[in-house]
Amino acid sequence: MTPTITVLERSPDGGQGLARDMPVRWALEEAGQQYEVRPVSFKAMKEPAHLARHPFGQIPTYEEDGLALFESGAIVLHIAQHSPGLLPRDANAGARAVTWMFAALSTIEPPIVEREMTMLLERDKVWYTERLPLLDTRVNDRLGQLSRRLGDGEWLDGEFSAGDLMVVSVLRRLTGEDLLNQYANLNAYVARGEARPAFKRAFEAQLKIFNASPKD
Ligand code: GTB
Repeated sequence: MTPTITVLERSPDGGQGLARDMPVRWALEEAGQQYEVRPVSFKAMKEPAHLARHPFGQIPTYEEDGLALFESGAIVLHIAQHSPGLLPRDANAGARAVTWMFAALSTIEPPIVEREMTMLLERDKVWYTERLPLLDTRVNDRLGQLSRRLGDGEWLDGEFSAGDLMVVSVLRRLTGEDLLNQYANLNAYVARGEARPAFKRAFEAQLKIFNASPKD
């Protein structure tokens, strides 16, 4: 059965492919898997039909053959476990790829999101100018550690894997920012991810939905 995923009807990123359906689309494209897309508005996400799919009223979700999943990481892992090319066959290498997926979502992304949210929602607060450098430092520390680990490698641990897919997806949130630009190897790593044909197909598909959605 062809899986159906939910995506934002109109992502606030203006079509940059930064919403969390993007890693799911990318994984499906890497897997060569056909999929259907159900765009949902922010309002519809909080209505019972969608809450039945996602307890927190968010995207993405994934439905297939009586299986309903939410959380982008869990969905990408499910896709990776059921198709070749996203998890190495060797059990230990596969476990390391899953480790990078967790690292992307629970170690690399949190300081990036905290900084983003502060810049978006706390600019008018008295503590803003003092807080921002602290948040920059936290992101910078993490990027420095990641940059050292990647070194001059093409991917983080041998062949491209779902771990790279999630790490690249997270780093894309910093595209064009000095914080990322100072690490030439990380910038090149993101560019390698974005150059993959599967990424390009996923990106074009999300952009098509964005362009077709009603403007506010
Ligand atoms: N942990 C969940 C996952 O990984 O699946 C988080 C899902 C999530 O935050 N989804 C967002 C959502 O549904 C859409 S991606 N929000 C509605 C809500 O919580 O009420 C949001 C998004 C848009 C744009 C950027 N960006 O520009 O960087 C990043 C994330």
